[in-house]
Amino acid sequence: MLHPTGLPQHLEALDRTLVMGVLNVTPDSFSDGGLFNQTDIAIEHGLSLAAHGADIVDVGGESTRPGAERISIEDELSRVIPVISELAKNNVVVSVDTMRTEVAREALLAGAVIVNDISGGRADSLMNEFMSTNSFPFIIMHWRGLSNVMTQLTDYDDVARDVAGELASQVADAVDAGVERSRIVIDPGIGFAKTTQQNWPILQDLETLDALELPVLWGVSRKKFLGELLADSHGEFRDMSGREAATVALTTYLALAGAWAVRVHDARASRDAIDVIERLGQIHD
Ligand code: PMM
Repeated sequence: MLHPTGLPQHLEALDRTLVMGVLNVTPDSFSDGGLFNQTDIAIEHGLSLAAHGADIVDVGGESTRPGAERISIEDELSRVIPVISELAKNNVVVSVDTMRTEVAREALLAGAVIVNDISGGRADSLMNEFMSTNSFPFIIMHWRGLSNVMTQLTDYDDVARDVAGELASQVADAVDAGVERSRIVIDPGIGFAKTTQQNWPILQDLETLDALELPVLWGVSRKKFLGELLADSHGEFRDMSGREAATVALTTYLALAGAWAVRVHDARASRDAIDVIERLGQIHD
């Protein structure tokens, strides 16, 4: 498995898929219903994710739910920075989920050690250049546009190939700006500028992304395409909390395929699956 340099050493040393726990510090997050919007509750949840096996806790302040409008930079900073500081003080490995250079900068100063930009350097024209001035891992997600327009940006000829091609050009732009390729992680952006059905061919054709020879992060956890798959006989989508087993099935599949990391809400469930895969992969005596 490929590991980006710039990770804390104990994570670089691991030969298994990493678990990134989701910590959305947003009142309107579509995944947790805004349950973790207060700083204290968010910190507690972040610590609990780490205690339950998350290798990394991904802290984000801006909702990316389809149709969501942007929030101010001040609001984003006030949501994420106190949470990141406290988690970092408690030795949690933190990534910051942001599209803004200013938030990334403050987050790294507060103790985050990975930048997860769902726009992969596209939303903020200064992000790639900023990432060239530090040595932290940079997660570049496939991105075609902001949440309020992304449902209209779903035209593809061959979705798996097109996503890989567009990601390759996002990576090339970051490298041109001075970011070392060795610390870039790619992410196909499941659910972003994709219809529910368009997510499946990307998951079925892992070789196309692997051809970019970069570590891959997958964010499939509890997403709508799983709710659709598990819909009841009236076509009613399965709700979030009922999508966990399907999420773990994908974690297992992706861990077997050598994914770098999975971004999930239930850290323990996915970590258990990964531990089983790791144990099965050990040579027996
Ligand atoms: N998905 C969401 C937010 N941030 N970051 C990365 N790298 N990949 C993703 O798939 C991703 C992300 C939205 O999902 P959530 O609201 O369940 O956190």
